[in-house]
Amino acid sequence: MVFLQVLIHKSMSDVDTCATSTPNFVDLVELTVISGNGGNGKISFHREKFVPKGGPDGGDGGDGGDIFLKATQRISTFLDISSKRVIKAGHGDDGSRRRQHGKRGKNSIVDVPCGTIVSSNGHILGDLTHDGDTVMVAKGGKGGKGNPHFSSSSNQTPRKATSGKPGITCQLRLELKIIANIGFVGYPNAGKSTLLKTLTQSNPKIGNYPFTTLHPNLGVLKHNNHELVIADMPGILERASEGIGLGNQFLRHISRTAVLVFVIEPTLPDVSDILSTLNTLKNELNTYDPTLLSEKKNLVVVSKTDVLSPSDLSTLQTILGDTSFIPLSCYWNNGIDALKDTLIKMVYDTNRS
Ligand SMILES: Nc1nc2c(ncn2[C@@H]2O[C@H](COP(=O)(O)OP(=O)(O)OP(=O)(O)O)[C@@H](O)[C@H]2O)c(=O)[nH]1
Ligand SMILES: [Mg+2]
Repeated sequence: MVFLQVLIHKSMSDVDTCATSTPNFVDLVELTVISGNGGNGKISFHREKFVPKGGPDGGDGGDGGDIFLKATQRISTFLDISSKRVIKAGHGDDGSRRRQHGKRGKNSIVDVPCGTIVSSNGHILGDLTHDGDTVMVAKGGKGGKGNPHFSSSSNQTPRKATSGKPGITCQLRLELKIIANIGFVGYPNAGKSTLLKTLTQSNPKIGNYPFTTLHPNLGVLKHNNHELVIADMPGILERASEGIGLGNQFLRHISRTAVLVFVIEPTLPDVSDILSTLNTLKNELNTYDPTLLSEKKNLVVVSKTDVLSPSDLSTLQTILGDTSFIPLSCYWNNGIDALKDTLIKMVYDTNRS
């Protein structure tokens, strides 16, 4: 196992340099956004046969386009945006003769996943949690004024117009913190993704080897007229906080869940090792963020109990003592309904308190 950990650590060292990306999942990006310049106001005078001194008729410049970020459920990562480092909006057109105002610059609307926190220079500009939540991140420059604005009783032929204001350039940091009610945490290969698949309609990859899951999977549990979003996290190893395995880079995604479920595979022949697994997982969470455990409800699920004998099961009861846990088997469908009931109760009780 130690050898395996070293191998994994080594192969993941590339990932560490861009610590929150895998080929299909990006949860942190930096972007430059540049809103459009305003168009210039026009100086012009009405010219028409038999209409002498027609007066000023320069149009106003159009405003520059704005840039918005909009949350959508259609995507769950910044993968698409990560290839675009700069996002621009259109410039406003200049005003023209006969009071024709310039056209407004085209707005840019960038789709981001629900759960995106947008900040610039350390200031949070928006936390886009629900589908459709929108924030303007760069306003376009105002269009300039045409010369009719400067006409007065003492000056009927103003030769003055104003230029459009430039757009603004802003550096943004987008950080994704998945919105889910429940987070699954456990060692690699513990059966987390199998459990997600059993509880929800989702179809995560499952494999009999560690680190099958390389980024969080989401699923929706529908039970007794309730719906809960569950996030299945990549496996965590001892010393994840030091970068072992995938490290603790994905733990940000359980920061907004109400309930944490520790999915633990029983060890044979000595099932009592389960306690040290639980302590290791809790230690890793605490090292990452001590509030994760203190502020969230948690539950222990012992997976794969189909491999246990009745006497192993009673040993488990004894060693886990007061710790609230549910023994289950996805293969035999044991304990699944009890788990669904418990999760609904835990989440809705949390929402009420
Ligand atoms: N016997 C038994 N095996 C199970 C059960 N649930 C899952 N497994 C097996 O355990 C292995 C790992 O399952 P996964 O669901 O991929 O485990 P995981 O925790 O998501 O693994 P990572 O994504 O690598 O962290 C697979 O071979 C599953 O078929 C179960 O209830 N009983
Ligand atoms: Mg998995």
